[in-house]
Amino acid sequence: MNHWDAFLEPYKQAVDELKIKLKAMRTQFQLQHSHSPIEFVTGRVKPIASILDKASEKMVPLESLATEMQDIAGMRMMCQFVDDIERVVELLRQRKDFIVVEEKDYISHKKQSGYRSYHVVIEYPIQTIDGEKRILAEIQIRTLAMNFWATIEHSLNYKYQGQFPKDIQDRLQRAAEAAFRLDGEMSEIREEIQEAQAFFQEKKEDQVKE
Ligand code: 0O2
Repeated sequence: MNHWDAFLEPYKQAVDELKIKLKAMRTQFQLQHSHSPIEFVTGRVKPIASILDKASEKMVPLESLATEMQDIAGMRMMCQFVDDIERVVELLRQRKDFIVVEEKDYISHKKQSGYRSYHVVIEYPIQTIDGEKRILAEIQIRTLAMNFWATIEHSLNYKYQGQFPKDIQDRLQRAAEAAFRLDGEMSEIREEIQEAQAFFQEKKEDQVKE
């Protein structure tokens, strides 16, 4: 096992465990027949190349990665509506299996890029053969529209290495505002949407019973 495998193993374990736990929250809402504020959950361990790039960009010594880089283990929770985000954050704050150590509200205070998302940094204990190990993980909570924008911007960022041509930059800013307006519109008709979703869910369940 090389050094990186050994270093990343606890993060892999944390991501695997957190995926199960956060996805279970969605299932629990579904079983209660109530609107799930969680649409879907993803998780990943940051690739080594990205860790090295970020460490050099932020001048983080490699010995300090575990304490200075909070998103080596990264989770994303996608929500249908903006109001769902606060509900999910509150559920995370109440959990007994990790501690929330930091919150970053890039929804009320969007980044200059146009990025919107709510970040919760947690200290998560994993059990190993050498005892408990506490690692940092970042949970990004965002709407589907915010996620769409961030995913596209991230790919373009990779292509242009952050040096966007002016027209692309302008379009990304406009797209970020369009996503923001879309979230606003969807919130306005939230009740209507949820009624329709509950109706279709019931219909699906009836079909399974038949
Ligand atoms: P990847 O590939 O997703 O892992 P800061 O110094 O506060 O600006 P810091 O300390 O890295 O940045 O923390 P922050 O702000 O919580 O951002 C960490 C992650 O948030 C990023 O990880 C992205 O996933 C996401 N993010 C932040 N800003 C943007 C943005 O402008 N556009 C997009 N698409 N995502 C963003 P990485 O390591 O950058 O990337």
